[in-house]
Amino acid sequence: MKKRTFIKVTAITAAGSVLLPITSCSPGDKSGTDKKSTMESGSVPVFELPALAYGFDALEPSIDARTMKIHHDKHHAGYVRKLNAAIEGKEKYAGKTLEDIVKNVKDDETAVRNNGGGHYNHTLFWETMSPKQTEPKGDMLDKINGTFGDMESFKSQFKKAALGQFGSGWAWLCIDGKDLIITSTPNQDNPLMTDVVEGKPAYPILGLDVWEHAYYLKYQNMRGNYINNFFDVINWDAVTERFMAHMKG
Ligand code: MN3
Repeated sequence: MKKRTFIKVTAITAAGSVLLPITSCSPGDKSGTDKKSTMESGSVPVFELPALAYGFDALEPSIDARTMKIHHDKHHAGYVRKLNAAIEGKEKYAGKTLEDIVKNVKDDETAVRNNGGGHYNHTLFWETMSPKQTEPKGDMLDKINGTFGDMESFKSQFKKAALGQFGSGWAWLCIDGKDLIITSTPNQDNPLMTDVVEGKPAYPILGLDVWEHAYYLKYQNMRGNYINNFFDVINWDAVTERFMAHMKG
């Protein structure tokens, strides 16, 4: 079971990397996009904080500028820095992408689990939000309707998962085999973490950060309002891109 799942997930690594462009670069590779040379050189990757594709205030009023700035420049930057420190000089990470590292992390590799998850999850989070109004269409919409009934039911199930995550963590829309599932994980865990996720791993296409640092300045204890307003800034084009790439793989 685990082997089959591993092979399945491996097959989409290339597609996943395209959607997470700033995940791996060797020390001499300033572009951060030349995966092949990183792989060939076999050096341990040095990850960089990806720039946002929009301004800190672009997601207002759903998410305020101050929260975005602290979240990206301090929290996410911290995960990147600590991930680099945790893997530095360790041959087992040579030539690995962020997705490889997250997928293969063991449950007792605390620093790589927390900070590798933190880097992956936040990169996905920024990429799957947009100030532009988008809606799921085509195969993505059909899949949501076929799985959850309609968009409102999807939202209510996703909200339930996000509200139900006790303490810090993430709510996810994932692909499990060919099916869509909603799940949540604690801390910076991620549905890709084969050795960590109970049952089996899944491929995340949308994630919502429900750590208090993601919403407390604006929403205080009202996580439900934060979740409701998150639905207005989902980048369904990016979610659909991840969905299509994975289903093809
Ligand atoms: Mn966060």
